[in-house]
Amino acid sequence: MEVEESYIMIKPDGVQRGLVGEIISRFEKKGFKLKGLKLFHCPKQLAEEHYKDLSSKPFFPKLITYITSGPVVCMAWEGVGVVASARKLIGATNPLQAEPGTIRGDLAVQTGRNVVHGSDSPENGKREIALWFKEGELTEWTPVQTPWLVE
Ligand code: DAT
Ligand code: MG
Repeated sequence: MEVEESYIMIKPDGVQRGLVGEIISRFEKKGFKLKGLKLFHCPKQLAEEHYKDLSSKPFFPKLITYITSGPVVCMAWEGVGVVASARKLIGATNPLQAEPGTIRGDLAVQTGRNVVHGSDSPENGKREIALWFKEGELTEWTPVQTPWLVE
């Protein structure tokens, strides 16, 4: 498997409910590498661009209102297979169908308040990180734990 990047975002409900540390720690403990992190109140235009594939859905206006309703935590995570693995850690879109042990399965009850976003493909991981982070906001570094995580 390839080293990939995933854009993970704690949505406004996750921030307002005090779940930031809990959610970040799940990706940290798994062993992925954090490359970018910021608290950010996103403008409508950015939310619309991020979710442009869903623009024809009836729930789109509500989705944009929700995502722009308060600050979000933007993160760039790197690792081998991080995109699919992060989606598993996050769980199904509808939190009532998400398995216990997943973020949505443990921490949320409604699709419209599902606390976290994760990129659905390596291509979208790159696209979304480029969309949400400016030049200079990402950091290249080598965690000391790397040799204890990968052979
Ligand atoms: P995911 O966030 O699991 O990748 P998605 O990309 O299909 O799911 O949709 C993006 C977000 O849009 C999702 O997290 C919540 C919202 N959404 C999706 N389907 C919805 C629906 N049927 N009703 C209300 N909101 C929905
Ligand atoms: Mg999606």
